[in-house]
Amino acid sequence: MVDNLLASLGVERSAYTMGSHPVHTPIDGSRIASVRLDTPADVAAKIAQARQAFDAWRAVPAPRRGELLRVFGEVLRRNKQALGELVSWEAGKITQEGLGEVQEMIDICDFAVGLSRQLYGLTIASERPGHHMRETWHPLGVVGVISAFNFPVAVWAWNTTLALVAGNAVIWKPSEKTPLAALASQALLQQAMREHGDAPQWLSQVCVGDRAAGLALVDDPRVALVSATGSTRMGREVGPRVAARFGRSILELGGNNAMILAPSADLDLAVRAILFAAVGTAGQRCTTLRRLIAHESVRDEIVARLKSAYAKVRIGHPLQGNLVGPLIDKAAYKAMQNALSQARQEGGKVHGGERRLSDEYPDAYYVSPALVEMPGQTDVVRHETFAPILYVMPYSDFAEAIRLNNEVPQGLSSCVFTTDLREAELFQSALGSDCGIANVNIGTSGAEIGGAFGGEKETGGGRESGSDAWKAYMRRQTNTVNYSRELPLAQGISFD
Ligand code: UN1
Repeated sequence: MVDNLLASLGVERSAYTMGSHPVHTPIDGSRIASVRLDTPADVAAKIAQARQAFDAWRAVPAPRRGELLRVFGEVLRRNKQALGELVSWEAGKITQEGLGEVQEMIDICDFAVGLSRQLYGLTIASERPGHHMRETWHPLGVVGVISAFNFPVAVWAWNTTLALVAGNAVIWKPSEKTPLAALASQALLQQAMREHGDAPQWLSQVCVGDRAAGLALVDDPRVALVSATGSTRMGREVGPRVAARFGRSILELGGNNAMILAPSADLDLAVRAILFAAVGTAGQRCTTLRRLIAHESVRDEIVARLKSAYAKVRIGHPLQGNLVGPLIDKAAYKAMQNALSQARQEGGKVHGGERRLSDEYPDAYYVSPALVEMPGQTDVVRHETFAPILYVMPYSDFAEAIRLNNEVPQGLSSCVFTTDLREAELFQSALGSDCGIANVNIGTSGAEIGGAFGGEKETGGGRESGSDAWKAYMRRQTNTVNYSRELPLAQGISFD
């Protein structure tokens, strides 16, 4: 099955049969491939090749670079079904979410094509006669992309499409849990490169490797920018190491996303939004809804409605029409059970959360999503557990709800469900949510590519994807030109 998909996506057979590193599907735990791991020396060699590709690519006009992403978008459209299915096999996402992830890649390709004609700089009024000033944007060099298992292809595409339009070369280190989707995406991009004709060899490369290979990318001064998505623990290591060599980084780390449910909220809408945000992708999005801060007047009703909605959620094989697939692995299951027992110790009342389908799939980890009524924002609630656990906490006044929203170390996504204009505006004001994303009457997950994506505090502060996130992949140059016959100095200085 997976072999057929990989072959149809253009991945060479030896790339997934010859290596020493086993790849397992979370669907039933079976081994689906073996891939080769790159050593730090392999990574260094790839960086040298990427540097050569950069030298050629930066000379190609940006709109022509954009053409590569137009072609890539077409290739992705033709292969959407197969790549989406591969994502399901490797990451355990349900059919709709696997396809949705590829759609996100297609959308960012379209965005990148438009952007290729809009890498605008400013013109600035000079204080000196006969002078003009302007700002130009130049490519950075080699960009390293480190991605996580849960968005095994889209996050790479956000980074790579912008990096390529900006004139950079890219090296991608995917999660060791999802190397196949990376090899397939790379094969599709190579197909687009051949069709395009002007893309140098080595413009985009994949390094499948362990921590040492990742650090080889992080520590190499030839890698101008490292864009890393993953845990806060990973970011704590990557950020300082890149900074120590004065490299740049974009960090997109843990989230602990909340919804404030106000008394005036449309509860029908809220139940649907909570369900998608809390149990979708089996709770394994960085934008997953993890905290529900419900006004005391609606708390009991929402808990009752969620309990009955949770009971109806179909859990099982992600490619067979279910809504919730498996957790990525046993470690994820254990972390979930540990969090639930800690929640009980801290006064929580747990509904659901137990293992499912273990007879059918003894080596896979399916769970019922858990709903946990908490007396307040205890330790476990302040911690991100990458599993479908939704903590529900009461509030009595709106200022308290905002305080609870902000009183966690992470700052990725947040939302309020209210029909009160004043609450909605306050939530999105400087006095409101401290997160990178703050929505009204929309859940915390499923952000569109057109906006800048990322968050504050332990989420790392980076922004990827839409808006002007492209600027992080370029260097800014200030240019002053003297077209007069004098040499006036700035600040009125005379130096005769
Ligand atoms: C992630 O989980 O790392 O907003 C990214 C969302 C998706 C991206 C999530 N567009 O849920």
